Amino acid sequence: MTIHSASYIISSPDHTKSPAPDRPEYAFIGRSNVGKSSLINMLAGNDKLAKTSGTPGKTQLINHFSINDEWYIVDLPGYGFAKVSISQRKKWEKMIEDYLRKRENLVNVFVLIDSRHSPQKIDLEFVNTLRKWQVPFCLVFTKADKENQRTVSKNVKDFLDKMRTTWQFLPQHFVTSAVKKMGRDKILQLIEEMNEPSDEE
Ligand SMILES: Nc1nc2c(ncn2[C@@H]2O[C@H](COP(=O)(O)OP(=O)(O)OP(=O)(O)O)[C@@H](O)[C@H]2O)c(=O)[nH]1
Ligand SMILES: [Mg+2]
Repeated sequence: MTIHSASYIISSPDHTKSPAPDRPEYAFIGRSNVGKSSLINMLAGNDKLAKTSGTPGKTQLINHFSINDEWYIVDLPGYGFAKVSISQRKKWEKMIEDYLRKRENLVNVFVLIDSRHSPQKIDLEFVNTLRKWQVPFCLVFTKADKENQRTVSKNVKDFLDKMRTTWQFLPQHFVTSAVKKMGRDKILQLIEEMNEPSDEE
């Protein structure tokens, strides 16, 4: 897919204040600092679209970006960010849960996992929660440029193996680097396919 245009639309404190659900929407979520905003910028081909930061907790609202005036990308706040009050965290969790369960035009969620680490409990718990809520998702392993390929492959395999112990089918997964633009074509291709389901189905 060619990206002709990418623009910021709005940041909303809850899904009811998000733009009208009149086109396919794809949300990006994962631990704080995993690289959500960087991946979105890489996909959109615009480094200034979503705000990135070395400080975890940068993204705090539901951020909508319009791509090609045809579909939405949504940048969500990270989970597992320790340095906020419990009440603030509860508020975010509720906002994310409501968004994921109620947003009617949400086609697919991309769950980002840091490829530098062995499987983390918080990520495994999150994908199990998505299953419970019946929210469709793919896995995106990020920052693949930061470690050698063997370590990345092992971490990806270990994560999938962990899932395999309780899941019958594994979700599709991608290995990416925002710095090297790795994984871009494959993710955009999947989105293109999901935007236009074939007539035969
Ligand atoms: N080397 C490398 N660094 C990356 C990559 N993706 C993100 N980063 C860096 O990781 C840090 C966090 O990136 P963000 O994109 O802001 O992460 P986020 O998940 O949006 O963070 P929050 O909004 O705070 O939850 C930044 O310093 C990025 O430059 C990548 O693929 N490779
Ligand atoms: Mg962010």
